[in-house]
Amino acid sequence: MKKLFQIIFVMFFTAISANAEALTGGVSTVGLGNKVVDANTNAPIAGAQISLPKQKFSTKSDKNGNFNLDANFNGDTIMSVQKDGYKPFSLTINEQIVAKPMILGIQKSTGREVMIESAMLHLGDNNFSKGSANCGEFKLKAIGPFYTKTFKMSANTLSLTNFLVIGSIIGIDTAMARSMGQNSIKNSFSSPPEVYFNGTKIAEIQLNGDNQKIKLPNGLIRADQINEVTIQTGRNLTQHAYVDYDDIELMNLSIQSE
Ligand SMILES: [Ca+2]
Repeated sequence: MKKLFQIIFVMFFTAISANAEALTGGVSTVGLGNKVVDANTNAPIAGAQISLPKQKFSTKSDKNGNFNLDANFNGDTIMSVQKDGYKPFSLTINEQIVAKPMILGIQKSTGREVMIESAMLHLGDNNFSKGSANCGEFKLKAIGPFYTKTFKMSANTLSLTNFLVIGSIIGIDTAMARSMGQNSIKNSFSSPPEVYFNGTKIAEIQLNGDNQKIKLPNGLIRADQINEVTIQTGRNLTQHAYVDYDDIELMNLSIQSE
C-alpha cells in the first residue's frame, strides 16, 4: 500500500512539472519559442532557414531546432522553411498564429520533387482594394498577370501520380474566398486564378491557403522533354471600365510525384 502511494505521489509531481513547463512555454512575446522538427521522428532540426520574404526577414534554427521571428507584420504573410534534404515548406501566418509558439514539422525529401520556383511571386497589376485578402502585405512589384516556367520531367513520372504543389497562396478575391471570410471586400469579386499545364487548363484556384496540390494528368506529360506550367491570375468581375487583375502572391512551386 505504501508503495502504491509513493507511485501516485511521483506521478502527481511529474504531471505538475510537465504542466509547469507547458505553461512557461506558452507565456511568450510575439514570435518567440518556435521550433523546427522532422515531421516523422519529431527530432529537432538545426540550421533550417526560416524566412518572411515580404519583411526581408531571415533566420536559422539553432542546434535544438529553436528560432524566434523578430519581424513586424500586419495580417497574413507567408513564412518559408528551407533545409537541405527536406521538402519545401511554407505556412501562411498572422499575429494570432505567432502569439503562441509554433512547432513546424517538415518532411524528408523523397528525391522525386522538382522545385520550379522558391521565390515569392506577385501576380497582378499592383492595383487592389484595402479590403482584399492579405492586401497589407503587397509590397513586391507585380510581374504581370501570369507566371510561366519550363522544366523537364523524366519518363518514370508516367508510372506515378504527379502534382503541381503550391506551398502558399494569398490575396485571392473570388466569390468563394469572400464567402469563406478570407477578405472583407463587399461589392466586388474576381474570377479564380487558372493553372495551365502544357497549354491545357487543369485547375482553377478558388481559395487562399497552404500546400495546394493540383494533379497533373499523365496524358499531358511530355516524358524526358520540356514541360510548361502557367499560372494566370483572375480579373475583377465587377470592374468593366478597365481590366483589373486580382493581385495575388504565391511561394514554393514544385512538382511532386508519388
Ligand atoms: Ca488588381
